[in-house]
Amino acid sequence: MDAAGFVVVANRLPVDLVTGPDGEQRWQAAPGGLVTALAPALRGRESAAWVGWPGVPDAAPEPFSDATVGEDVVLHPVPLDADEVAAHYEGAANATLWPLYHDLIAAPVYDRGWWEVHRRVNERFADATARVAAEGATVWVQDYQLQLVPRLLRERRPDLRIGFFLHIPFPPVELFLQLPWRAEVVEGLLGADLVGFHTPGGARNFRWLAHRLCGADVDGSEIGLREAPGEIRVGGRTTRVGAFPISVESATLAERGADPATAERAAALRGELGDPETVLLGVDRLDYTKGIGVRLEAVGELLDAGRLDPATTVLVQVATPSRERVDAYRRTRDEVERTVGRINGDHADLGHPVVHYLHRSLPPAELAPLYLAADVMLVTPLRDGMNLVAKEYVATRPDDSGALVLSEFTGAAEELTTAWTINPYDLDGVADAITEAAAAVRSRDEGARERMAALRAQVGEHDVARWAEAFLAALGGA
Ligand code: ADQ
Repeated sequence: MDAAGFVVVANRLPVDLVTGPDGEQRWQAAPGGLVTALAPALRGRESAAWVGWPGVPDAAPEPFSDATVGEDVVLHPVPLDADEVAAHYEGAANATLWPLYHDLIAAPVYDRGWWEVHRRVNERFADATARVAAEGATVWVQDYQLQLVPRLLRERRPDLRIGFFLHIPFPPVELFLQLPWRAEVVEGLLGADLVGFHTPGGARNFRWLAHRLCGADVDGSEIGLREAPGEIRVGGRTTRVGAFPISVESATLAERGADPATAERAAALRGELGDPETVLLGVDRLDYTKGIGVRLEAVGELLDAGRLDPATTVLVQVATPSRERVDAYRRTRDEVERTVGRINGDHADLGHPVVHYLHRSLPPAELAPLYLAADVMLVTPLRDGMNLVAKEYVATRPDDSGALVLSEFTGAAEELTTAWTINPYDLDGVADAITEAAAAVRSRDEGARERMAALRAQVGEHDVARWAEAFLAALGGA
């Protein structure tokens, strides 16, 4: 097999190994937006590879290819055994780093045993990548599970051009300093030629920490949204740092939204929901960072106070099962389902629930009509790196109707400035925004249409291909 000139390194492969009811194993597209985000960067490459875990313990298949990212991309599985999945993935990644990087919404667990395994797994990824990459190749490492890889890889292969992108927020420095392995993480990232974050704030936090923890020389200029990356110099090397807000496949979503079949299905959906005056919608991975409880509480209070009419209002909440073996996720699911039950118990009529709750993932073709059917999209995370759902809603809508209620603690809020912005910790503010947005859509308010038009222009212009291009161009110039 030829060495690859362009290598993506991610915790997961773009496909998961799944076992069917017949016991037969097959590859299935992995959940999440990473494939969509990276597909444009992989397309048309002469020799590309993707290094990642196949999603199940103990699987060690040979390199292969799959239509999900194109047959030209060689997929290199990195095997993890069940203990490593528990300590590295469920532990260090999702019970230590994830809550630490999301403002301690859940308490991070600092477990030395997990971290040792986490380090070993990062080394395995670096080894696998070092074997696959051609001389002078470009390597793009993804996300918080693999922050140690850039440095480990540089030690093994100083000839490579290494980029790193963090898909989740990079936390305020006061919080980051809790991490017992804080210097190791910052040094790990500094092994890259370019480190990208969604927002300038994340980049700023990182530069401050590089100075404080590694004695790096950082240039003093502030970095604005999409401005030229700043530089960090330490140990005779330079790492560039910048903000690269990710996005969605705007044109594809717009096409789907404009398809008459989508509109027909959306109308049918509204019918099935009982032809309510107002449809509110939430679509998320079931994660405590997403603030699903916030919007349920707000809608519950509005119904209690008679400010929303249960006869004419419906909330659809679709929640993808996620990380169900991690304690905090089980508790979040219990809380969400209790609140849904309480609201329907108090306000629903027989055969007419106020909250329609689906605990499952929907294919894109079913999400599009839901986005069209929704008068008001509720995106209320307590903290979120970007939030692609907000952008998908905006990109899919075929006209300037509809409204987006958006938490100011998402990366998306920095770009989608004409949304109904809310502080998810201020329940009164969330409730007010929901009623105002719903009323504005009902009355076809001109101001609301202008707000949506501005959102659509923003997302239409800044799509995901542009994100990948901007990052790779900056990496090429590094
Ligand atoms: P996530 O936390 O997974 O991503 P998000 O950005 O909203 O969050 O992306 C979720 C994706 O999954 C979207 O494409 C959405 O359509 C899809 N999805 C969610 N619920 C679904 C459902 N019930 N059925 C079908 N599809 C569903 C992480 C970070 C984010 C960052 C992205 C990309 O946490 O902040 O925006 O990476 O960098």
